[in-house]
Amino acid sequence: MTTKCNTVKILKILLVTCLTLVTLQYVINLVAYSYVSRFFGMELMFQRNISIVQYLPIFGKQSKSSSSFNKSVTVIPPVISTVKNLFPSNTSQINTSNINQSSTPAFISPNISLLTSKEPIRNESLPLCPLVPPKLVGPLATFTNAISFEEILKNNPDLQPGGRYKPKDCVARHKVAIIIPYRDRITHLQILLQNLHPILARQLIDYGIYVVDMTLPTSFNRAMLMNIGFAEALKIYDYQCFIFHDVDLIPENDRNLYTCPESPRHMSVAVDKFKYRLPYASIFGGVSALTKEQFLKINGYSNLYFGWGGEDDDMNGRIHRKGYKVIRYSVDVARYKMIKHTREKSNPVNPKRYKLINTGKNRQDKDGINSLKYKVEKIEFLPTYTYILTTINQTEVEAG
Ligand code: UDH
Ligand code: NGS
Repeated sequence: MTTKCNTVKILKILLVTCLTLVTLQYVINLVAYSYVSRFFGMELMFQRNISIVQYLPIFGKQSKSSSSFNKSVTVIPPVISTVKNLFPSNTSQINTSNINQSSTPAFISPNISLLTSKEPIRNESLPLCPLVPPKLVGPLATFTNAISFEEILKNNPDLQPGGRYKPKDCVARHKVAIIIPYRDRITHLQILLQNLHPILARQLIDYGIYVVDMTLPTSFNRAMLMNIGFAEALKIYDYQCFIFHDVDLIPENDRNLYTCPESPRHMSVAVDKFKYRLPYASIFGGVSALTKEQFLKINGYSNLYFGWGGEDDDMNGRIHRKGYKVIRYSVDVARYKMIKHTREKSNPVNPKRYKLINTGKNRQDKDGINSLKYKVEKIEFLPTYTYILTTINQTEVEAG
C-alpha cells in the first residue's frame, strides 16, 4: 500500500516538473519573440530551426501600414568554381553588341537533378551566426552616384571573386543568390552594388551576386533571365534562397533581410516612385525572394514574356496556384529608392502580356525552369559580381 502511494507521489512530482518546464520554455520563447519582432519592427521571424515560430498562432495577420492598399495579400514581416579576376574597365566589356550573333547557339536545358542536390555538411568549428545580426542600423542614406567597380571592391575588401561573401566568424544561416536581370545599365549596377554589398555583409549572409544579361537584338526577357540565373547560380554553389532583384532598386533599410521565409516574399513593398505604397495588391515585381524548393515547385518564371510587363503578375499566379501565399515585411522596412530611367527600345511593352497571363494556368507545368533553353556566351567571375551573358532564341522558346 505504502509502495503504491510512493509511486503515485513520484508520478505526480514528475508530471508537475514536466508541466513547469514546458510552461517555462513557452514563456522564454514568447519573450525572445517579442524582442526579435520589436527589433525588426516585424510580427514574426520566419526562419526554419527557430523554436519560437512553432508556438505562434498569428500566421497570416496583416500589417496595419499596408493593409489599406493591399487587401488580398498576407503581410507577414520576418522574421568556386575556377575564377577569373577581371574588371570591366568600361561598359564595352559587357556590351552585348561585342558578341558574335552569327554563330549557331547550342541551346541547353539545365539538369534538374543538379538543382535539387542536398545541403553540404557545415563547418562545425564556427558558431552559427546570431539570429539577429548585431550590426544592422535600420534606415539608411542611399548612395545614388555611381562609383567604379574598383572603388566598390575597395569599400568591400572581403569580397571574393564573383561578388561572393560569407561571414568570417560564424556560419551564415542563409545561402543566398542575388539574381539581377540586366542589359546595358552599368551605372545602375554600380549604384546597386555600392549600396547592397555592405548591407548583405551586415546581414551575415553567405551570398553571391549574379548579373544575367542577354544578347541583342532579342527583346529583353526579365523572367527568363531570372530562370537562367537560378539554374546557373546552382551550378556554382548550393544556394537555398534566391532574391530576384531589379538593378534600379536601392534598399533603404538594412533590416529588410535578404533571406527566404516559409512563403515567397515580395520585398520591394514601398518604392519612392509609388510614394512608398503598393501600386496594386498582387504586384510581385521589383525585388522578390523564394527558396530553391518554392521556385522549383512553381516551375520558376514563365519563359514566354519578351518585352516589358506582365511576367511578375504571371509569377504571382504561379505562386498562388501551387498553394503559397505572398508575404511582405512592413512598409517601414521594405523600402526602396528607384533610379530614374527611360524605357529601352530593346524592352518594348509586350502586347501579348494579358493573353499570356490569362492562359498561364494551362502552361505552368510545362513552361518554366523545366523547359529552359538558352546558350551561355560567357561567365565572368568579376571582383564584385558574377556576369553571365546568354543568348535566347525567341523563336525556339515560343515554339516550346
Ligand atoms: N532591365 C535591364 N535593361 C533593360 C531592361 C530591363 O537591365 O534594357 C532590367 C533591370 O534590372 C530593370 C528590370 O529589368 O530594373 C525591369 O525593367 P524596367 O526597369 O525597365 O521596368 P520598370 O517597370 O520600368 O521598372 C519601366 C520603364 C519606365 C519608364 C517610365 C518613364 N517615365
Ligand atoms: C503592371 C505590369 C507589371 C509591372 C507593374 C509596375 O502594369 O508587370 O505594372 O510597373 N503588369 C502588366 O503590364 C500586366 S512599373 O510601374 O514599375 O513600371 O511590374
